[in-house]
Amino acid sequence: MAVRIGVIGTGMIGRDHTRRIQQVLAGAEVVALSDYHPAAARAVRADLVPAAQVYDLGEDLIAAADVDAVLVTSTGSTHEAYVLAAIAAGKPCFCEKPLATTADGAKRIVDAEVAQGRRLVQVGFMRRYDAGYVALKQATGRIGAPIMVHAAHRNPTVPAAYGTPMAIHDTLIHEIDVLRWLLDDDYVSARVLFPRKAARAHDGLRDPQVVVLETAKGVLIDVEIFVNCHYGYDIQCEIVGEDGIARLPEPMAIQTRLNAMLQNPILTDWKDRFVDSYDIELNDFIRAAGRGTASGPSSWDGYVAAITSDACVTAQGTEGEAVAITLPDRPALYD
Ligand code: NAD
Ligand code: ISE
Repeated sequence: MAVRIGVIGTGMIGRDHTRRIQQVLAGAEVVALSDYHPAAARAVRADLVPAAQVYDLGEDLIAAADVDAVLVTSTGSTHEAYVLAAIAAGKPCFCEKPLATTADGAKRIVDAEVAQGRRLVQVGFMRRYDAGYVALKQATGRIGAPIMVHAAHRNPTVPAAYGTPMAIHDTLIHEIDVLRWLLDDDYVSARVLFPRKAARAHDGLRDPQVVVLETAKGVLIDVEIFVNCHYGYDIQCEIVGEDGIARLPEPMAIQTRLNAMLQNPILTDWKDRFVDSYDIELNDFIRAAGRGTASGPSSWDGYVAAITSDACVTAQGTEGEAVAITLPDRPALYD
C-alpha cells in the first residue's frame, strides 16, 4: 500500500518535494498539505494534488488518521515543534535542514526519539545521496588517512534577509554534515576568518568567510562560503590523504569546442545541482516509512550539526579564535 504523506510547509522545497512524490517516485502519495499561509497550501493542491486535504494547522495534519508519515518543509524555526509532534504520534518524519535552530531544540528531538525506542526521523542532508559524494567517500578509502579537506560552497547571490549567521545555519550546515560523514569523524573546534568584504555583499552580511574545522582525528578542514560569487552555484571538495588526493567530480555537463574556445557550463541553481539527491533521499524515506521507521541522516546527525553550527556562529564573533566543540555521548539508537 502507498505510504500516505502529509506535507507541512508548502513553500519552495515543500512544493518541489510534493512534485517528486506525486510525479517522480513510487510507493507514496501526498494526502494532506498545510502551511502558515493556507493559500500557499491550496495553490500546491491545485497544481499538484487535487485530492489532498488542506489543514490550517500542521498539528491537525500530523494527527490525521489517514496520514502515515510527515514531511516538515516549513521555515526552519518551526521544525522542532512539528518533529516532536510527529514523534509523539509515532509517525515517521522527514525534516528539512535544520532539524532545529538551536542545539537544545535538536536535543529535545533526540531525547523524544530515544524515548520512543525507534528511529522515526530523517534529516534532509541530501548530499549523502549525491552520486559525486558517494564516489568521493569510496575514493577516500583509497588515498590513505585523510589529513586536510579544502571545500567551497558558492552561491551566485542571496536575498537581503540573509545575514552573516545564515552563512552557517543555512549554507555551511550541508558541509558540516557531509564532511563528518565522508571522514567518519567528529569536530573538536571551529574558527572563522573574514577576508575583505566582497563588493556585492549587502550591508548585513560579511561575505565571503572561511570556516576552519578541526576533527578528533586531527584533520584540518577549510570551507570557503561565498554567497555573492556571481558566476554560479559551485560546490567544491578536495580531500588530501597520506597517499593521494580525491576530488568531488563536477556535475555532468556538455563540453563544447567552439569559436576557438573550450567551454564547460557551470550550474547557477542548487535545485539543479542536487536534483537526483533529493529524489533518492525521499525514496529512502518512503521505503523506511513503509516499515514504520526512518533511515539515512538521523536526529543525532541533526543534533551534531546544530552543536557545530552554534560553535561556528560563536566563532564568527571571536576574530579567528578557536571555539571548542564538545559532543555528548551518542545514544545506542544511533549506532
Ligand atoms: P520557503 O520560505 O519558500 O517556504 C517555507 C514555507 O513554510 C512558507 O510557505 C511558509 O509560509 C511556511 N511556514 C512558515 N511558518 C510555518 C508554520 N509555523 N507552519 C507551517 N508552515 C509555515 O522556504 P524553503 O526554501 O522552502 O525552505 C524551507 C526549509 O527547507 C528551510 O528549513 C530550508 O533551510 C530548507 N531547505 C533545504 C534545502 C536543501 O537543499 N536541503 C534547500 C532549500 C531549503
Ligand atoms: C539552501 O537553503 C540550501 O539548503 C541549498 O542546498 C544550499 O546549497 C543553499 O546555499 C542554501 O541557500
